[in-house]
Amino acid sequence: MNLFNKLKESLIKTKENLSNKFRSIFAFFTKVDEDFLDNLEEILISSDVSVSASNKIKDKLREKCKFDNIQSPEKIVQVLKDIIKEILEFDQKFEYDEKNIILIAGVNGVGKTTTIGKLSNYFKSEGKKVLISAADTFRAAAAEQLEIWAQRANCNIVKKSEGSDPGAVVYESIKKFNSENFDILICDTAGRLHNKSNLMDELQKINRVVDKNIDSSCQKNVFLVLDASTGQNMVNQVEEFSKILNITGLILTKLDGTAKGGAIISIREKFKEIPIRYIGLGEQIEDIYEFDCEHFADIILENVGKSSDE
Ligand SMILES: Nc1nc2c(ncn2[C@@H]2O[C@H](COP(=O)(O)OP(=O)(O)O)[C@@H](O)[C@H]2O)c(=O)[nH]1
Ligand SMILES: [Mg+2]
Repeated sequence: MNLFNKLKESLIKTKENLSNKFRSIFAFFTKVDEDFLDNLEEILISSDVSVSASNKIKDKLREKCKFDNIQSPEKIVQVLKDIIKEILEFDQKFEYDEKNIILIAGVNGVGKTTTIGKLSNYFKSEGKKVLISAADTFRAAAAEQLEIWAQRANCNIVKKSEGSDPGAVVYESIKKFNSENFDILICDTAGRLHNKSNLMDELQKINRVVDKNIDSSCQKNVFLVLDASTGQNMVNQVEEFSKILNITGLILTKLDGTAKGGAIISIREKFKEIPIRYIGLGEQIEDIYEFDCEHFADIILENVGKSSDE
């Protein structure tokens, strides 16, 4: 199945959620007036798009439709898609041609370990030599789970016993990464410690170990993993982790099977400097994809405003 169809299949709940509601306003559509715009805004808000992003979309749509004298539903939907794409898009692609150390952060259960397995497999299939660092030492099961993923992806892993210092695991991993000429190092981290400040302290410490030991020719990335099914909660998580880490990208998991995919728009509207790099669409090793904003906007508004809806 190609990416577009896989994405379409996985986004079915978000798509139905949004497109069914949109169809209902086009059923009574006569022109782009304030009534229509208010309805549209309401739909967005009820579909996990934040108030501020919904407002922005409404204002842009009003402006554009007035300016270009757009009146047909089909054209309005096209304008709407363009506005959404504009919010979602990010100019720079994630380049991993150079050596790269990637820290994976996020709260417990969002899918960090699974994502590391998928990413390792993905980079490996792109011809990269990948090393995994099991720096979630909080639970013994965490490193074991990661080891299984390392085996599936056929990658090396550095792990220590439960309760070891995660900074030491990362230190050892970087040493191996440098001396054995790996291309990409992906570090798992814990998502739940005794309390939040404890978690943040540990992450900061790991981050410092990376900064201290990374080679000057090596890139560093911090990817925050978010569970898309938590909708607007994702925004708080980005805010919290941004306080201590320079997040360079987001990975949204579990987009399959949630109707809350609209929250993606809120995140990009709020954190303009943080791109969505990858999305997780299932529990299998190959269920990870580069995020494509065009596909996303096309899918959630597919068939809306077409003549059959008028
Ligand atoms: N449906 C679905 N489940 C996922 C996805 N990513 C992770 N999971 C599941 O989420 C649960 C928690 O994942 P895990 O990687 O252990 O999360 P961690 O605590 O952040 O390391 C597991 O049951 C995974 O199979 C995804 O993209 N789609
Ligand atoms: Mg984990």
